[in-house]
Amino acid sequence: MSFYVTTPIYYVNAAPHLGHAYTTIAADVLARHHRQRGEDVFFLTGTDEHGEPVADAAHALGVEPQELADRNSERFRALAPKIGATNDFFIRTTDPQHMQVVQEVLTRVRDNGHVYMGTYEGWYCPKCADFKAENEVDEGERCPIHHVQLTREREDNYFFALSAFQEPLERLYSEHEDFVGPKSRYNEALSFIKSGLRDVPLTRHKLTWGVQVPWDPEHVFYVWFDALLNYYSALSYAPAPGGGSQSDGVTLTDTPAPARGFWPPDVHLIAKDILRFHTVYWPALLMAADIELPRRVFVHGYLLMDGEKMSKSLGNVLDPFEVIDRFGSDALRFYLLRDVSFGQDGSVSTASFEQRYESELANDYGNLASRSIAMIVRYRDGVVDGGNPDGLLHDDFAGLSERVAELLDRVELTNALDEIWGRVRRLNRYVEEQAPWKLAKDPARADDLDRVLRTLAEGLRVVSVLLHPYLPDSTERLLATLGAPDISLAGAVFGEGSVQKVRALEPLFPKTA
Ligand code: ME8
Repeated sequence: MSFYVTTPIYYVNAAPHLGHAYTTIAADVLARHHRQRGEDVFFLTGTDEHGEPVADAAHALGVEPQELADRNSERFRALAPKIGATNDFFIRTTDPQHMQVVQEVLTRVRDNGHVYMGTYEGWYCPKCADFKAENEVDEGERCPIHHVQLTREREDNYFFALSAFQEPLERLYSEHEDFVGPKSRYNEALSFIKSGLRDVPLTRHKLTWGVQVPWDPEHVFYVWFDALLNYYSALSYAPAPGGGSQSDGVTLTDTPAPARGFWPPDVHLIAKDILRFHTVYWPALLMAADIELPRRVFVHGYLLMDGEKMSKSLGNVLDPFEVIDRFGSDALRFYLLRDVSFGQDGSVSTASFEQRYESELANDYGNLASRSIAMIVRYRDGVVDGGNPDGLLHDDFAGLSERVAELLDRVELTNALDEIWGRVRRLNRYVEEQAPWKLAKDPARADDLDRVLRTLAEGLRVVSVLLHPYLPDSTERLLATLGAPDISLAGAVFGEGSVQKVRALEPLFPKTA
């Protein structure tokens, strides 16, 4: 089995912010979970470097677009390991191999008869790099997302005959109801399609910062078609996982096999700002190029601060680097996926972050781990008795890993985490109910104490394996302390564990105040 997951490629017109970290973290949770299942995983992220957003930002700073792209792409690349993301490749749309694939595929689209010359006249948002229909324009001719003044464009361009794909797209949506998730976004995309598709410019005449159109060098490709094709082009030159490593664009092994076999993507993760491009333009473009379609696009909501979408152009950003320096990347990963229901919009704030950190990471999980391990060390010298765990918890844990896998198959990242967290809380209640510190005072109850301690060790092991995609660093530390480093999903079965001897544990989530 293989599993291919992508994030959007981010614009390099400014530095990364928490919104970008959010999608990359979510994709990483899926990638890690599928690796736990023993699947071959390819996880792609990267940067979108052509087009107006980047050219305009470079112009404002008085530098060449390539220079700005180099500088900011590096910051996005550096963000990935900081947030614990295990992407297998980092694509840049200025990679020559990518540009070549864009030229090849879009030439094929033209050869297949889906491209014609026409004149575009209408509204355009340089921040979205998007052409806006009359009904999408806010009062004062402003962009509804960025609130900037739209420009009126009149340009002779090559067009992509999107309208010809109306019927094939409607068929795709009726045959594959899970092509877009969640359901509300599926409905939104479908109603956009049903409202009637207009052809879209495939090239830009006025811009030079882009991939040159091979059949008419006066034009560059419209940045969205260049950008979307990253998901396809990457596999033609990225080394397959385990087949070589990437360092500054240089491949370290001699002839690594490219990752071609991973097509089609299993999940494209995006936020709703770029829904139309991924759920309408992208499948139509692939159909026009005779390329197999992705299985699913999952659309998450916005992280909001003060009720507005966090965005570079609005300036209301929270710096993920600062949060991580203070609390660690696990805490950030957990907070974002727990506090904001994945798929919906949600407000984030320092106050709610600190609250989750204290009450859930430090108390529910960190403290459960510390006190359980401290008791095993104190009462039993670290040795865990080899019998079965307490039957009292049997029903609570039965089918848990299957349930988590099922939710993650539907990209319900918050619901899957809720399921696991319910068991963390159950284990805390178990400690209170059983009061092992009382059992320890009564030599006649030594067997009961052994049973409670081994149940806690086993429960901790199972929840930690399941939490691993969300909290990779801390669960690895805890599982090492338990002497049970196996993180495979098959091993996340309560009662089949192998904890025999534990070591002392430093607090997983130290109080920071
Ligand atoms: O749109 N909340 O790049 P971009 C949640 N280059 N997610 C957010 C967010 C927020 N406040 N802000 C950003 C582009 N994101 C194009 C994409 S893909 C072929 C080309 C995340 O830098 C979210 O994933 O504007 C959103 O879709 C993406 O960043 C937009 O990144």
